[in-house]
Amino acid sequence: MSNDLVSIAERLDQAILTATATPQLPKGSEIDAPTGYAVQAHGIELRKARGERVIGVKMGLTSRAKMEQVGVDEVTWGRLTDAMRREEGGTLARTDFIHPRAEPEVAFILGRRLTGEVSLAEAALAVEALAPAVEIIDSRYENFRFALGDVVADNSSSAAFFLGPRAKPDTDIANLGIVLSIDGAPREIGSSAAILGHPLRALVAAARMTARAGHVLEPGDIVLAGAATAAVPLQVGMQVEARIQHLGRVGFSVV
Ligand code: OOG
Ligand code: MG
Repeated sequence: MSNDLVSIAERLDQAILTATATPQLPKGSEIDAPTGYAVQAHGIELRKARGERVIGVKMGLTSRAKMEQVGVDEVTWGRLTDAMRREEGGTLARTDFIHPRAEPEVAFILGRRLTGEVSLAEAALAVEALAPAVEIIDSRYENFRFALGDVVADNSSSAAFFLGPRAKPDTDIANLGIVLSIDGAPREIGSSAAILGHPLRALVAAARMTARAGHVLEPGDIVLAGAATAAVPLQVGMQVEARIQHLGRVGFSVV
């Protein structure tokens, strides 16, 4: 990889470590999605060198609501590491982030390896459990503004996540009500059908898109399907809860 790309990965990594936004990539030096994935992979190597372990992937921009919120209309993915996981029912420290937002997600926990072109049926068979989740996104770019290649380079804005209790893998997830509440009041409401028409399609896309980068989904991996609603900016003191019909709830407080 060129020095320029390495330095973008290092700049984004510093933004994570210091919880300080970094400027958008300068006009004229925008990067395309494949280049963004190369930068993302390098950023993950930097995290692994600090002892972090990849434990799954997140899909991004799998619903209209999300695409419209950020103005990018292609599905993306990023890696989840063990350091990004937070304890369900616990806290999220506001100062660890730049401008964090929370969004409700359906999570898949895999029981089998899944990679390349797979059918919906094959994807369903690879699911060992489902769970409600909240992803914390925190674009490392100023004002949460980016184009496709930039957000891909930035690990698709992923910063942390909470996973709720496991639910049975044969739960019908085609059209589940999803509510994100702040301090007990519903703030964002959606349906799992908003996720590519069916959240399982996000898992199919995860197998295909990650394989293109030489990444394989392994047993035990967590796959976040992408949010069905817009994300909510977080402030200290907020109690955040996501409820997904038939799957259950997951919550935390911002301190
Ligand atoms: C990009 C990440 C999108 C989702 O669930 O759609 C994403 C962003 O919104 O910053 O995680
Ligand atoms: Mg997300």
